[in-house]
Amino acid sequence: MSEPVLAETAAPAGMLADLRAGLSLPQKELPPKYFYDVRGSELFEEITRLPEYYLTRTERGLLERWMPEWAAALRPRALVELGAGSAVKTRIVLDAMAEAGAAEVYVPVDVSAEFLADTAARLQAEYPSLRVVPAVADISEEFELPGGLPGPMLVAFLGSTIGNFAPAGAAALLRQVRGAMQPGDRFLMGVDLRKDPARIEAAYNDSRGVTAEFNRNMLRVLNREAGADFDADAFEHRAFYDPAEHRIEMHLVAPGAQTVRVPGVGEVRLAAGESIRTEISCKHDRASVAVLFAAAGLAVERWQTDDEGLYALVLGAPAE
Ligand code: SAH
Ligand code: AVI
Repeated sequence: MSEPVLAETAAPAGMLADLRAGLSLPQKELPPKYFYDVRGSELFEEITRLPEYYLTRTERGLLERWMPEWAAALRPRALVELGAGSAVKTRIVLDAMAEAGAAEVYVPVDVSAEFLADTAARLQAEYPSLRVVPAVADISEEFELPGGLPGPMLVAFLGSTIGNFAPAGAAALLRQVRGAMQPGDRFLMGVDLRKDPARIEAAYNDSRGVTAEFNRNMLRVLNREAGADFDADAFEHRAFYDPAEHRIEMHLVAPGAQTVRVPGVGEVRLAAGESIRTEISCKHDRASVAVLFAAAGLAVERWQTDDEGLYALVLGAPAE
């Protein structure tokens, strides 16, 4: 039998660069955007319905409570949503905009192209008079918000996805958003708040193991798209709260010493028990959001939390 031929580098240049950089760090790490192929996006949807994952249902309650009032005051004609995913909660925003008599254009932005196309098609069918213009973009890099939208524009970033960015990356992202905003535009953000670490840890270690599957899905994406040979099933899920950094860290732990082949990167050695960090999920409070906004030229205009203080819905305006 002849030697197996290693797969040619199938990975896009950006993925290869991320693999090269991330897997050569002392603490190996990979960007969370690689969770979200169609399967990963579906697993995330399943996470949002888990009893332990309080974030989505709490944000939904806040949107239902506050969007009618906020949309009536702002009357946004265009909604741009970063990391839109399935846009389930977006319907609350769009309904409030329609009620205020102003919904004209919806631009869902996401890195997960196939899932985004499905989302856009569903929304277009549900809102026939709305112009739905999906945009595939990686918001962790420089990206263009579509120009020429009718104002005022509301830019939404829901789900506490801001938490998946370290402070410098989060500020860079918000600066880009601010750069695309006119004085009457607003930025709507959902953010998970600092609280009892046990409550947060439970949300990332669900009893049904959906989060573990979501975590391992990244290795399946990399096997398929970069021709890597991670034994995805063998990696263990670990998620813990770091109180000093106010963040969850999610890791995949190699159970035994192993060598993974990644075309274009080479052989990657993992010691027994060594981990790859796949995600951070930063938790905020009002002060940390104000700092983040200020660094991007935004000011907190409205701040509302649920009764338990688990989660906040924030409206940001361009700072003077
Ligand atoms: N907004 C939805 C989905 C949150 S899940 C909600 O609140 O439930 C995070 C979403 O962000 C996913 O749809 C994922 O594909 C997208 N995403 C993650 N990293 C991204 C990146 N770098 N650029 C663009 N979209 C990204
Ligand atoms: C999308 N993002 C805000 C989720 C979070 O909570 O950080 C992703 C996630 N990771 C594990 N569970 C959910």
